[in-house]
Amino acid sequence: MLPPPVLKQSGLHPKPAGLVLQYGTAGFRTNAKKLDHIMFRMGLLATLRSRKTKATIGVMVTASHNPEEDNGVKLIDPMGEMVTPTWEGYATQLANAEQEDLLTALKDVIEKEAIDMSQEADVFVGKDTRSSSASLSQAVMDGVSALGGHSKDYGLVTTPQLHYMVCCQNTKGKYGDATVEGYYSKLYQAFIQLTKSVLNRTDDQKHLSVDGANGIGALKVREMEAHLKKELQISLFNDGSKGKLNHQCGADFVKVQQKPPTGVEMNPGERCCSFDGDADRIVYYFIDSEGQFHLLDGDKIATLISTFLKELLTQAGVDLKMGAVQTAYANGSSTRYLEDTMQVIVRCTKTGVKHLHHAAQEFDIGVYFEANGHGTVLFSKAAEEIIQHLAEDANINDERKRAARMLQNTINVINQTVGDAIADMLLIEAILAIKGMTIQQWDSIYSDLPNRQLKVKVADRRVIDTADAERRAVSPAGLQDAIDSLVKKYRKARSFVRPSGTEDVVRVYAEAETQESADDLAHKVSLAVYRLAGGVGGEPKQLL
Ligand code: 16G
Ligand code: MG
Repeated sequence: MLPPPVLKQSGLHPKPAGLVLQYGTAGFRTNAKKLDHIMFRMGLLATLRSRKTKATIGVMVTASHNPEEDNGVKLIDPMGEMVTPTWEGYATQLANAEQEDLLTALKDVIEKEAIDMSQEADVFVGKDTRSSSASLSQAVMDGVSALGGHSKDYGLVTTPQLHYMVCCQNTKGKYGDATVEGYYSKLYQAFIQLTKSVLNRTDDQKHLSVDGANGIGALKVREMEAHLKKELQISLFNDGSKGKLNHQCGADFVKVQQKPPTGVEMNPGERCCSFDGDADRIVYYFIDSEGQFHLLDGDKIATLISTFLKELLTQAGVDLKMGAVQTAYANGSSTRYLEDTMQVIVRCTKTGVKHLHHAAQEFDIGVYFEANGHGTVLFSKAAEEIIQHLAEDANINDERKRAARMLQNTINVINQTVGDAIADMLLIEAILAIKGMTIQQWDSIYSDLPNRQLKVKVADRRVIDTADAERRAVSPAGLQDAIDSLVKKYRKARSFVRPSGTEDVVRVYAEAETQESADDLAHKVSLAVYRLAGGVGGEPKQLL
């Protein structure tokens, strides 16, 4: 049943005996030297997934914000979404089968899923700028061809670009052209349409500094820049010409360290943003006239976009159900603002894009963002149709028509398949231009509660089990009670703990009315985790 090349080819991509890796929150991710067999096998699996779904599947070679020496792989399902959980399980099984058991593991998937092996199979492959990515993406393609599938190599693309290509291909062009040029033209046309009616913007207002994290996002911003017709004037920093990928720069560094990246020239009040290593996350920030750093993270982005959309819906006179989806990491102030001031329905899900994406699909318009800057907006098919009819309706007044057209262009500028730093950047820039808003004004929509994130090392992080979208720890016994009684001691306080899905640590989050309280609470909760959940190494120390 299996074509003969599989065995021979897999011998060229041997698995180191005993190595065990898990398909984590967003695919496999580890030191690049351990990944050749994983890539080959993910090529095999993507081919099976393509036969099963009778559609094109994507495989992206990247380790996102991890250091340059790591790499990883993510599988993309037909509509451009993350691969479905059952297949994540198959991915782990295939990845960990010892060399001599690989064929049995493959046959197992084929039987369980009743895959017709005579079906055509197509796989789109993309890679980031890591030095290991070229040979690893070749290993993916070897896997595809070993099972008789066809691969198309998109070469260097951002993760969201590959998601977009897969969606375009499987919707037969309805979502756009499955080319990098098609992606740019869809986005920039929508951006130009959105901003064209904004008159008298100064060069300062059109200017944006972008930290490309020395990665693929920088390359792609360069390619796109010319199309923006000076409506957006970008100064690109950390473009990969000298610095190291994600090293002291990029969205993850800025968010976690709460400080500016190195390599970016910043003047007071100027808008800056950072992408991560595969350009599926973005955060904004600026320095004020006192030299103080202000971060505008995924929560602030979600609020800006939700406000804009809600206003347009009102102006257009359409009644669509809009909701915002966050995780437990969302700053309490953002949740309060969305629910109380904006009267938007807010849902909280577990960490990880696939959970947010899924929850956002429940609304006509679902705005989802993780605090770390990964997010997008989903429009239901019905919502898109209503908006389109309205935009074409000859019997409505100009204000309603203008709002409907803006909604249409918003739909086109956003990448609905997954969070996309470039698409999100264009939408944010368009909103700020349309509203005539400075980054300071955007920042002052609400004030973040001071917060702190810490990590605790424990012998086995699986002893921590959570419920209620990770907001409560149900095991080990006594931990949640300990957290509850600590939280009571501070004003406006909240804290939760969860095992990381990407690192061997337990993560602790705390927020409170003052930074001292947030730091103190985070420290005390870390101690509770250390004592009740099997901490290893020294006791967590008080922050200085
Ligand atoms: C992955 C997730 C991200 C999540 C992070 C949490 C995707 C594409 N990425 O990077 O959404 O915030 O993991 O990491 O799903 P943690 O479990 O180590 O805290
Ligand atoms: Mg990323």
